[in-house]
Amino acid sequence: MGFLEGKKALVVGVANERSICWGIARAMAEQGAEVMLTYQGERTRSRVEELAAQIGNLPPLPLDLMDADGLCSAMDNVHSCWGGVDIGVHGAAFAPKNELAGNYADVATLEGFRIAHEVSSHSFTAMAQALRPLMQGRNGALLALSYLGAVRAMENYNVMGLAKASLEAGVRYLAHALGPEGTRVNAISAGPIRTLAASGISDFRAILDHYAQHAPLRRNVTQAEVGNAAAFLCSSLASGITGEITYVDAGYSIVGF
Ligand code: 0WE
Repeated sequence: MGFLEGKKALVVGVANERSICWGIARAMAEQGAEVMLTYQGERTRSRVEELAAQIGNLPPLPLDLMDADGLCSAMDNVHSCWGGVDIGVHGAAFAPKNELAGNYADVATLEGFRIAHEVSSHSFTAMAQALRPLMQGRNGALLALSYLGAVRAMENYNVMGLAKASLEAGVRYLAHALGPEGTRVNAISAGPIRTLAASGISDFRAILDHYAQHAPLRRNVTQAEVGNAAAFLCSSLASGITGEITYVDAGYSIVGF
């Protein structure tokens, strides 16, 4: 019997089979959770439908985190289907591509700042607010995905680093705000993984190689490894952990010279 038996998990951020959130959805389903995926826009609908069918019989839910009304109607949908939610996973991030290359001081704009923070940070708070009534009395868990660029200056990551720093602060503030109702809030800071988002980054291969050369484990991490850590953090095995950023990066972040 899995350690998420009887839990209901809403996973936002699956675009295709390479998505980190797909690794999370699969790991949670493996541990016995009922998993509902969401898709953003008709372009990804059929792909996410196929993936959802691999881990159960729940059709995915249309959900655009940037649309406040859409968020409410999606939660109504989840409410009528499930009655409540135990786990919410957030893996949405976006910054304009032209701000993810070059010298930060040259390329940063207010518009890029606004978009990156709205999509990559505020949407996690919005999701927590929308799920809040559905998580009452269930010792729920929320999880976000971050990156080392939140706490280190990393080449080209630029405004996404600011947005991830804001996301990580949001994890702490939400953990503080929702802890009294029994809801835990954590994040995983994952090492680089080849995903749809990463395919838009030039020289991603060089980043992967650098990590594999310098991380203590001398390799990159997989979606399944992030998924297993996510399943743990959202389970009662982690009942004493909240407001924490857990690194799943083969140890890369602890290395100095
Ligand atoms: O958080 C991320 C990816 C975030 C991301 C990626 C894109 C690509 C296409 C956000 N917005 C966009 N917008 C696009 O138009 N990662 C941790 C992966 C990543 O992204 C980087 C990295 C790494 C690693 C960007 C620059 C440098 C390194």
